[in-house]
Amino acid sequence: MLELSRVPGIYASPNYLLTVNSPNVLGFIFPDDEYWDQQWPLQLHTGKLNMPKAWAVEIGNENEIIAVLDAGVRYDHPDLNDKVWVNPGEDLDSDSELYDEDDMNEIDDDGNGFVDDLIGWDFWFWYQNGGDNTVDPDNPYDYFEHGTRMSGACCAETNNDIGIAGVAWNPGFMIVKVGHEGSIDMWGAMLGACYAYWNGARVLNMSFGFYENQLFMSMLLKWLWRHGDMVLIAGAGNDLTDSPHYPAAYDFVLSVGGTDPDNHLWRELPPWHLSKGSNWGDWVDIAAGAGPSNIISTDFLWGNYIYTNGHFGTSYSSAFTSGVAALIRSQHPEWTNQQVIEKLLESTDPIVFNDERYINGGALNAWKSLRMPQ
Ligand SMILES: [Ca+2]
Ligand SMILES: [Ca+2]
Ligand SMILES: [Ca+2]
Ligand SMILES: [Ca+2]
Repeated sequence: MLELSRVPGIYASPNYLLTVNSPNVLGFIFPDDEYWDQQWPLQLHTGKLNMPKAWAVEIGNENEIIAVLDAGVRYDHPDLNDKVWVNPGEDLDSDSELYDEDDMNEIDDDGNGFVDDLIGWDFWFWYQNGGDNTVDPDNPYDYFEHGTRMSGACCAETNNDIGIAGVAWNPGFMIVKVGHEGSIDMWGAMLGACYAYWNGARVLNMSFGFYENQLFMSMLLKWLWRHGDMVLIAGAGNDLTDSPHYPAAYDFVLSVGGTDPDNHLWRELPPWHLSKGSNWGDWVDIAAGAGPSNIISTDFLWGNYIYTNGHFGTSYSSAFTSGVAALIRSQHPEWTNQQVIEKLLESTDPIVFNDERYINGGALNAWKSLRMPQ
């Protein structure tokens, strides 16, 4: 019933000057990652990201960094470890090694206020307990590996034979731990957003939210939007409601809803269809793949490095969109955050609304956002 990975073969080959040095067949780049065929939201199709055509135009700059505000990341996952942002000011021997004992000198070498923040920081209730820089999820057997999944969705290492492809082929991700076991620490998230800004990330992915308008969070994100040139992206939520979900619903945050493989708004299959599906309404700006077909991503279930394929939701839609935003920022480093958002909003395919739900925009098509002007 669901078309997952068929390449229609009806696309003309674009005449772009190719800016990448990668396997490229007539304007398409198909990565060699093992589970690529299962990554339905990224495939060539109306309403999907069309990454093989997008990558033929732009695979991005490795200095363009997506800050993943989430519940920590298994940074040593074999499909993530080469994409982790390493703080050059704390990497004293410049070897980019993650959690390098040689760099743990208990000195804030770059003077950014964080001691030995070699690969990010743990803000989970940092203001109460002093925190630390252990950015991995605390319990290795915790089944809730949300941050690891989101990091893979936007930034898994692409075209390395193993696992999955990340939308942001070259851009890396900054680990900003602000949650644990399915909960987000709002104050930690605010501090983490500042950390991302101070350390050079220009895309902020927030695959979380709440139904109460949080004044301080709103003011902080608005400052980062107006004065920090940050592209702010958040998931619209998974509760089939049009109640505004924050931070997505703030005007200065791109609110990303979810689509299904047939380009409708995502709704879960029975028995969950009455409670789980993409949030909707005027405050939802754009959408990308969310379910109900499973989305495969990096994971660390039961202490093993694996690739999970049993999850769904607008968290993924947000992470995919952040990946595309990083490619746009790579292609147009001079553009403001406003210009990047405008490009995303205009680069969509119409969604087929088949129930009462609707959103403001369409389904993101990465190729439309990266192709050269006609
Ligand atoms: Ca080092
Ligand atoms: Ca530091
Ligand atoms: Ca240090
Ligand atoms: Ca891979």
